Amino acid sequence: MSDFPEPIYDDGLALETAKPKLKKPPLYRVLLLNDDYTTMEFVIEVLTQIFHHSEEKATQIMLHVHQKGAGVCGLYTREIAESKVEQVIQFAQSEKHPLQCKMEPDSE
Ligand code: TYC
Repeated sequence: MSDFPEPIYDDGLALETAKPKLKKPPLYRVLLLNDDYTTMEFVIEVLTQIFHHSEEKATQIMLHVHQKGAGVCGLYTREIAESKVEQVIQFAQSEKHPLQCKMEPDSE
């Protein structure tokens, strides 16, 4: 280590503070679609087990889907949204419910 401070060579360039390089990933909405056959109880089960909503919130979302035709279960990055859609469809098929689930970009 030197006993003298480093000399400062000013070449006239202004230095900018580095900007954070990480961009936020695009988000996707996962939606449930209404139908006439899936039971309300099953939809609430999907919303609590797969989307981790409380019973109260799950009931609210289910009723919204039932009345309006579709509703958002959550916002996720692409891979997580794809996995949620797959889990819902698998679970519904295994219980013989025609429940449909899809995803769409959040910006639309
Ligand atoms: N409409 C269904 C019924 O009356 C309930 C239901 C709600 C089904 C939401 C699907 O995504 C759904 N049994």
